[in-house]
Amino acid sequence: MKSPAFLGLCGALLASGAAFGHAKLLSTVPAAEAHLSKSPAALTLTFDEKVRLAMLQLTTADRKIPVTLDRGAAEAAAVTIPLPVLAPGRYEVRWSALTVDDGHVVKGTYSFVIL
Ligand SMILES: [Cu+2]
Repeated sequence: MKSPAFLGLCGALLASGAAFGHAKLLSTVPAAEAHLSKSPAALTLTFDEKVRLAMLQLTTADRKIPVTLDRGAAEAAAVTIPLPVLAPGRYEVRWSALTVDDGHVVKGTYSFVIL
């Protein structure tokens, strides 16, 4: 688990007043609040610069859906996570990513619905 070290680094850089160059999430597939007629094969998160995805949690009705992060994946602006077949319902995606450029961690949450 490298995340605590990364978080510590981010805090230190913030405290020292380092420039804010961290990545921003530009778009996702499925899009936030999308209503889908079938289970998507994968999730894709696209950022404005290279990141390393640190965490991705998929939940529905407070139940965790197991997903696999490729810890050895190359740093990239777009990250794709394959999904198991999902039943109809509302899903929440909770993610965090390390910005390669400045070492800062960014995070967010969005939802989509499978009809
Ligand atoms: Cu930053």
